[in-house]
Amino acid sequence: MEQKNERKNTKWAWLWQYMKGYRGLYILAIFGTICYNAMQLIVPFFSGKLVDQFLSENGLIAKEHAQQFYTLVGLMVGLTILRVVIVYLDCMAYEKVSQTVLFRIRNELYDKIQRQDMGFYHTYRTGDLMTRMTGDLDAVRHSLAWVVRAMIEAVVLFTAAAIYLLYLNWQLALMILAIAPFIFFILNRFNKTVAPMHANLRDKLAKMNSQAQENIAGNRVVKAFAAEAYEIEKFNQTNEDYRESNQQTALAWVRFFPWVEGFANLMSVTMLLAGGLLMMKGKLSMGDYVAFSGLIWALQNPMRQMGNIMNEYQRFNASSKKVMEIARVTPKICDAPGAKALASRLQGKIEFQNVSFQYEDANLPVLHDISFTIQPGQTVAIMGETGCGKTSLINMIPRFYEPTKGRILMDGMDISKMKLQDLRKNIGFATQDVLLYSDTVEGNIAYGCMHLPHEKIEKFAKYSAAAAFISKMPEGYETIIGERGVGLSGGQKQRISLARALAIEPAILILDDTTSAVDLETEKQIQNSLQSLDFPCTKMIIAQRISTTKVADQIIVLQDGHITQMGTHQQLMSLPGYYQDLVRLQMGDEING
Ligand code: DGT
Ligand code: MG
Repeated sequence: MEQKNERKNTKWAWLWQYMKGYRGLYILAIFGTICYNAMQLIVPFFSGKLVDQFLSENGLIAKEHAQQFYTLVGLMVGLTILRVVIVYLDCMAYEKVSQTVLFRIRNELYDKIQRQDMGFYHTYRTGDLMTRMTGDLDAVRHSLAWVVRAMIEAVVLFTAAAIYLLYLNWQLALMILAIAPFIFFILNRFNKTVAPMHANLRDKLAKMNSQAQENIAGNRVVKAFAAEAYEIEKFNQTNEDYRESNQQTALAWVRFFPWVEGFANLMSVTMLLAGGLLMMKGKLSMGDYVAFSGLIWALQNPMRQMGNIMNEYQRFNASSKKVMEIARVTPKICDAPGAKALASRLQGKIEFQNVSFQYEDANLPVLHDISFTIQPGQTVAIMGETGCGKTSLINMIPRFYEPTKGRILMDGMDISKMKLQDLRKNIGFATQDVLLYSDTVEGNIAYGCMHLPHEKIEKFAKYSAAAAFISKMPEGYETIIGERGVGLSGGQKQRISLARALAIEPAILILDDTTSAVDLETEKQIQNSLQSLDFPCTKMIIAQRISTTKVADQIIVLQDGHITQMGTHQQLMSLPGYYQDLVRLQMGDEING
């Protein structure tokens, strides 16, 4: 129970921290809500007074009271106007605070998501993250702007009316209020029923968004397999499922509503009956009776309203959990305490010392006891069958993943002790799955180095053998290449991604199968330019073609996560094993094909 309370508190405490600078305004807004709701009782209060004090037996106002009567009416009008002004300012204040909080949390979430490790992206689907950034956050904002206000409104109105009625006539007030606990009981049951429904609804929405997002992003696969009808049907089902849950949640209130309404009306009946009896006995004045009948709604409406408030509150509950989860995750891979900033560019020496690696969600290691050294400026080729662990190995160099055993040194320094930003700024990386942004060719190449002059962009495009096809594009370097590089061939995308990696003039260049989709002639061109770069650079190249590995200073053969061969082309050629077999196979291909 204690733990439950603690969790409840942390949710509001968490929101409170984003209100910095606006907390005073929020408290003022809450105070405003209390005020204008208490003021709702003004009209019935004055009506009671009018009846009792000024109306004579025959229902007319005595002349000597005329002045007082006008003052009272004037006061009523004045206070009503004041109330409207307070409501207006109050709404503005809630909006201001809640929008600011929304803005701040959204920025922080985006920041958090950007800085997460690779593992994080395996855990959360894009559609789910998008739901957290949009729908869930809006539910949080809505709770600050509306749910809190409505809840205070209901509580204040109910309490103020109860106190005032007790003051007017405690017997009658108690008889009416005796019905309230039944309504509270029903409301509590409703709250408990609807809580899991909202959690479920929220998950279904995230599922639907994820499905839509994945399908739109993967539309080419859908088209290739003519799977549109299948996908539409699948989405229809998810959508139907969501609609069903939504409907059930909305209808939950319908089951409870008649009871709440019934008891609320019982309050009116009690008032009529008991009030009449008390009046007959002379224990209730006509004015008080008018005040009671004018105020009974102030007891009933808050309770009717509670269903809506609870629904919204539970929506907030489900959503805030999801938002807080992201706001609170911290990347596992980050700067070690006391991480050293690099004084200068790295030389580019890379050492793997008995490195083993296993994915967190996997049962077996993918890399075993990997050790090798690469001298600055060397070119190293990594080869091996598909799935042998090449990508996993190079992913550890920019610390996308950390070794489970052993360590990696760069220029003799353990990379886990370097500042992450410094380390990554020294590495040019062209990943196996090329992702280009919806931007110009130039913008894509200059991604890691935003203010690169145009001549340099052209130079790197030449290095990566991309200049020729870029100049043939309708607007050259200004051509927008669509989302995910639609409109470019696989080899063209690879070459732009290579230019992007080169553009930061990295000390270490890592290419993961970057020339797999380009023709042999172009590959040769790229190799030549990589050998004559005008900045010092250590190159690690994953490649399957002998034409690439032939010129490497060192070839590392990976098999099943182990290094089985290491040496130059000449050395490995003379040894029986994977490399020799591969050379034979490829030479054979060349001769035969
Ligand atoms: P490739 O690109 O097809 O030539 O293959 P490699 O050599 O780049 O293989 P790699 O490193 O992507 O995968 C090695 C093994 O690790 C393979 O069995 C698949 C598995 N693996 C890859 N990525 C992940 C991951 O994110 N999580 C888990 N659990 N396993 C992964
Ligand atoms: Mg790979």
